[in-house]
Amino acid sequence: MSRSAELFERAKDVFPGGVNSPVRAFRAVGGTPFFVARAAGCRLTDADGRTYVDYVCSWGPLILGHAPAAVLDAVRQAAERGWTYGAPCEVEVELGEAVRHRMPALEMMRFVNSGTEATMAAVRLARAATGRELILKFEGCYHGHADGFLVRAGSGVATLGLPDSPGVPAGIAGLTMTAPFNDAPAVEAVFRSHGDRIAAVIVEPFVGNAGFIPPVPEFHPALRRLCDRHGALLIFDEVMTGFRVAAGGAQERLGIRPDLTTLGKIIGGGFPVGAYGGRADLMRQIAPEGPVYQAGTLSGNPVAMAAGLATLRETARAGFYEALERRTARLVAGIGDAARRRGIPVTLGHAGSMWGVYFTPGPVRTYADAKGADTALFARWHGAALARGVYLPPSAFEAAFISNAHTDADLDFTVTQLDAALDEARAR
Ligand code: KE4
Repeated sequence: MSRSAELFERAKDVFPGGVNSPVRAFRAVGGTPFFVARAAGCRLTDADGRTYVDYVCSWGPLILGHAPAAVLDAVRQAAERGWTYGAPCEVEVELGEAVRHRMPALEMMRFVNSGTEATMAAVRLARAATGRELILKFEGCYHGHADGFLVRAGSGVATLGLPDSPGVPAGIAGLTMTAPFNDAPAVEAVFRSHGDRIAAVIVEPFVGNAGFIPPVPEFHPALRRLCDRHGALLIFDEVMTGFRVAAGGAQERLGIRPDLTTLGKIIGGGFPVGAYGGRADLMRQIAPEGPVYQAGTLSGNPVAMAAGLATLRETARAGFYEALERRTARLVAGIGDAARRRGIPVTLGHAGSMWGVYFTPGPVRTYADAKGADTALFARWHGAALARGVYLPPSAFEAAFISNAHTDADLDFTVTQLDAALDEARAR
């Protein structure tokens, strides 16, 4: 039995499914998850000494790859000054100012410890600020595991949500409506039926939790227009896209100014950090300045702040995003060529260094389109790729990433291995 398999048996005795987050259990692709012993640059090394070129990048935070020197130095220096104060410190302010410099729509913000906390707080603020209760989200978009987000679409577009997990009260799920992503007419219909009760629309500007689904050009302008017309707030959930799809995130790439934005992942550089922020008139309603309560023991943690600040500074270098997008385009094109040479229907997409592959003719504009892809072929491809030293996200419904630690040689190696893995996947 491999060391990873041994560890997995022990882990299953102490954690549900043997993991601390469900997707890591490989249930969507089959097989046993490897246990990581160490990581550096673009590679992971498992407990049995096998190495993999990593395209999960810890689900988004690691835009600089694993253990980059600049972040490691910043973390070491911060830790030597003590690693949690429960009191304000300078590096919090420095990171807040750095975030705002890149995303001016965050006139004010609050640091928390995860994306889930950020979206929970942003929705609470939107409800307080508008005096309304309903939230509109989109099918296939994930905003963390707070009760109000674990809902599935009701029968019709304008119906209220149904619980999508045991333990979520119908009364809470019923305050969330869902509509298809990229479907502006459907959103218009929801606003026609409930417009004066909608506190906020929350959206992943580029969907990364259903694979990779980019917005059609008219979608986000329509959301902005409908929110303005009906007095609802627009929340861009940029936990994944923030500082990933552009230097200023999706809001810069799309030219949309949301009322509130949620962040996570990259702003912590791999340490637990989330944030929510936006219009100052809204954020000033947050305690202690205002009445809307939100708090956190480790919020603004000095080591995590130092990691996030070092990460943002590295990504601010000239040409960083352009080079990363060029390399992502090259990788995606190589995968597309491999599939098309075999006559395998494929739909590929990327924005910045976030990318995705669906085995379907496409186009993929909605979650329903994505669900039509050949997930069994993806699962076989994933296993064959892993055996060849390439680690893709263990689900067809997750976006993949590259980091600036992925060199052209790593990408060439990857395309060669993924090409061979397609033969094996198709044959089985
Ligand atoms: P966290 O609570 O996991 O830090 O963030 C929740 C969240 C909020 N919004 C968006 C757009 C997100 O992508 C996420 C978390 N992303 C998943 C990846 N699909 C985290 C991976 C996992 O759950 O293990």
